[in-house]
Amino acid sequence: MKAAKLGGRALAALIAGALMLGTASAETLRLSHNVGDTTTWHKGAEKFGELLSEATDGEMTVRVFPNAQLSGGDQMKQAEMVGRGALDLVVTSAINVTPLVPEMAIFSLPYLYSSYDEVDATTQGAPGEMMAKILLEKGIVVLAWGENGFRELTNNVRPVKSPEDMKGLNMRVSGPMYIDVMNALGANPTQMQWSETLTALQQGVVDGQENPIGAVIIPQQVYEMQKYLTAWHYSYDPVFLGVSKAKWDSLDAETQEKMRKAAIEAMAWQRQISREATASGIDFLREKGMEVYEPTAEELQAFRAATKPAFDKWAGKVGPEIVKAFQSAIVGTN
Ligand code: X2X
Repeated sequence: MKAAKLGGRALAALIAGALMLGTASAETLRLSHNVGDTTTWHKGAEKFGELLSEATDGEMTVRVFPNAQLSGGDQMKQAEMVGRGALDLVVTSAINVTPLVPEMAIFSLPYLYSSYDEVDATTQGAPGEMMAKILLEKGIVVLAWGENGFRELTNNVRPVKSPEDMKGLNMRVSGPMYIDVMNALGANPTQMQWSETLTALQQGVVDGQENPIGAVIIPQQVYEMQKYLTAWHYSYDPVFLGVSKAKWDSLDAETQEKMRKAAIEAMAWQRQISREATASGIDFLREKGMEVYEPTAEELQAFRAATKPAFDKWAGKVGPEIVKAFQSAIVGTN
């Protein structure tokens, strides 16, 4: 009897010990992104965490930090931090990585794409892999491509229907390529962190900004601060889910496989919810009181022609080999 009791205790202790060991070996990875916690970026990141935790029986969990908190509010610094292993994971958009990898500007060249099919032929095909190889050289393993989306223009001054309407507008932009695009249009661009932009719009420090409808404009309630939207589809911006190479290399092949699978599924879902929110978004924004203008094919052509100098300048920085790879994947869809 006594022996059996002791045995029971010993067993309980063993189990408790095993549980503690289990807890000790469980790992929480930190994931940084640079928009708010209502966005599809955040939802995609959370989904990744859920799937990874499920796949590893709770051995690996993910804590998501929005608004570039982990990089002191600097959205462009995140990629560099992941590259040197100071951050485990990131969801960020291509344009934010251009200070580290100028070639990443390829995706956002003005009017490179005119449909989601064209986008998918690059992000989900060989051109995406080509870019992932370049990021790997900087210490970032791209696990999957998601979507910020086609960036649309908002402002508080007037409806914009032509390049002339852009003249003199004070525009907040996120990165250097967009400065050149706005200058080509005769606007006055200022580079600013996204985390500071909503206040700047509210206070009238800038007249306008540009961002995708489903992923950012609606969830971040930009419609509360802006009157006019022009759906000019001038620049596409993908996001990707990346892990630091240092972290990746420390994982066994089986865990790597689980992580990649979780990322691919989470980003496919993130693309889908971003596109759905964009599709229903124009009606929603009109209901919220925005005046939405959808340019005609000729009007889009005028914006394309006016932004061509910025296209050419940045195509030069990206390099002909990459531009060609993207353009032939795009032509292949038509
Ligand atoms: O800052 C922006 O405009 C945003 C949220 O789209 C990016 O991160 C590029």
